[in-house]
Amino acid sequence: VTDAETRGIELLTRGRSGDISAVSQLITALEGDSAVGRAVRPHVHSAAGHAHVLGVTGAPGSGKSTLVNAIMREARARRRSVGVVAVDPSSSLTAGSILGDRIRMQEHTLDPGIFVRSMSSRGKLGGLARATVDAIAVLDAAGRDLVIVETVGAGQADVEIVQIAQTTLVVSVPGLGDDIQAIKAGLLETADIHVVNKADRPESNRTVASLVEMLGLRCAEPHSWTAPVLSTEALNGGGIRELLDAVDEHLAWLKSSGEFTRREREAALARIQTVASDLLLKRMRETSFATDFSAEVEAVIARRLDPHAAAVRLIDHLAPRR
Ligand SMILES: Nc1nc2c(ncn2[C@@H]2O[C@H](COP(=O)(O)OP(=O)(O)OP(=O)(O)O)[C@@H](O)[C@H]2O)c(=O)[nH]1
Ligand SMILES: [Mg+2]
Repeated sequence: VTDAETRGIELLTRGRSGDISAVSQLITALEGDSAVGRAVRPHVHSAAGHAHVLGVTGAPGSGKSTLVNAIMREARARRRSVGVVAVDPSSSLTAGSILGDRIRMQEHTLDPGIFVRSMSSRGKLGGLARATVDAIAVLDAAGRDLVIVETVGAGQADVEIVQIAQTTLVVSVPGLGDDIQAIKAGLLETADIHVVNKADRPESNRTVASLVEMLGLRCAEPHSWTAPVLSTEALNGGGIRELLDAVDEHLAWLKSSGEFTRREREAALARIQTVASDLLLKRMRETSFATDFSAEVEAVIARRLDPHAAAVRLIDHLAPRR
């Protein structure tokens, strides 16, 4: 056992007993792929697997953070510990609105049953999903009952988060027929629960009705889950109790239907593939083309070898076939 591993295990033990600073340090260690992070990874994995991971996604400004805040409050009232990973929108939003998120969520920080981590997608292209998955795993391993992940409903990260979350909420707002279309159709279909937030606004009922109609067009298979369409007023907590009830019902359905195990298997496979392609990419970047591949480069220039064949050689070099 190395020093790094000892340190990692110590952080994990402290995190599991509710030490928020230890949880934070663990996430940083994994995010930075430090010696401690690498050594503790298998321990985090074996301690995790008990949390209910809830994804919250939807159009920018639909009230996701406010909703997460309200869900946190309700979950705490039900004596559940909560961890939140808020993935900051990558563009089109001012630093002010991101700061707003942090301040709103920080309302709970005096409560050790709450842990909020903001992730910035800035400058982490491609690595965002990995960092997010690591943070979720740490919160799960630290014994959080509910782990909530907020992402903006656009882009690759969301698609990956949907795979990781056991229950996905897709948030929309009233009067936005166009907005519903703006949310990627694929994302709309992955919703386990639809939330029409800002129900205090006019046209809320119409939006709920049109969503129900739209979803009804797909034929529901027997024994399958029919995603409910719920309306909430996140600002004042309206509809949040019913929402958390639906979240619980969805988990119960996942477990009773066998879907839980099926998704777990699918997620494990996707995770292995993602990490493998990250590792391959990393090895490729570390390859010194000038020295290791000068012959191939020259051959391509001299048109004795085509780039495709050279690429196959590169891949065989990075990950030799057995
Ligand atoms: N009227 C009304 N406004 C709300 C409600 N919930 C949230 N808001 C407001 O909507 C705005 C956006 O809320 P956020 O929670 O920051 O939305 P978001 O989806 O997290 O936004 P991004 O993370 O920037 O994409 C804020 O001004 C909230 O106060 C609601 O139920 N009713
Ligand atoms: Mg937000």
